[in-house]
Amino acid sequence: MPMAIITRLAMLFLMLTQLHIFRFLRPCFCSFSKTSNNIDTYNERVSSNSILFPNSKLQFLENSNAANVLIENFENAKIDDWLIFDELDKNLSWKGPSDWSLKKEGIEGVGLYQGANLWGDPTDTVPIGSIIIYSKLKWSDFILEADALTKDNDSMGIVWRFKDLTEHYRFITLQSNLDGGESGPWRKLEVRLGRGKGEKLPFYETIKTEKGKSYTPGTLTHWKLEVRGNTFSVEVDGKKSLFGKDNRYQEPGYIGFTISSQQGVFFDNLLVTDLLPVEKANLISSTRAKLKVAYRQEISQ
Ligand SMILES: [Ca+2]
Ligand SMILES: [Ca+2]
Repeated sequence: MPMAIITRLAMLFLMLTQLHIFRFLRPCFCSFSKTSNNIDTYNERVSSNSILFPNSKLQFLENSNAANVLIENFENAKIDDWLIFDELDKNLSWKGPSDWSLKKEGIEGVGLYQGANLWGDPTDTVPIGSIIIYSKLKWSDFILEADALTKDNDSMGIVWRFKDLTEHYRFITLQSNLDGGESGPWRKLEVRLGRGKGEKLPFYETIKTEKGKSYTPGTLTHWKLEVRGNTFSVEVDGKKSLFGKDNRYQEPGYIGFTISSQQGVFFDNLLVTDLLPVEKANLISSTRAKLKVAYRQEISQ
């Protein structure tokens, strides 16, 4: 074999080796704080190819599949990273403000807590109240897992592709009754109806309902929401619950939690895994890149 070819092959081999090394040295952010079983599983998955930054206040990982994973157990969280959207007073029967804070003695160490009983609408037909979103990143397609624990028996859930109060999706589950609407227990996938329609009854259009099931007050419940394109699926405590489709909002948006008349509720052990298919990554790469840069700058401060 001519020497030039051998040299080129050797260089190619060296480049591939370096690329492999670089892949395994790709920086990521996580901490050693107390974690749930789910988070331990993720830490095990990523620990072999991660550089650990134990002093970071949030956990943001890149795993071996090049997906991004946000882990938030709230032990070192800042409430200022979360933005609160209370429904307008005119749409509420029991007025706000909401009472979101970081609090101990909920699920596991510190959790995201809501302590007010605000609810609407005044006819008690559709449960609305308050939404809190994580303000540092937007997601399009993802798997979100979280634990919830409440003393109350009203409504709580997850929001995604959140732009504002009038444009987002939600998974919401109700244990008790509504005077004017469909009484619980139920779980629903819903879409907010946008500017104008989304500002008044019925506020949301229901995509799918699972009747007869919700959650048990005082007992931890685990949610898993998978969002892929226009399909949304929910598992509750490891069992399939809802599956629905909607094309209305396709842009990346914020994720968060929603409550109505849910006083004394904790959310904890939030885990969001990015599921962007490779072919779609370019469509929103600029948005994501900006957000990731902003996020990392904040991390490094
Ligand atoms: Ca916690
Ligand atoms: Ca209540």
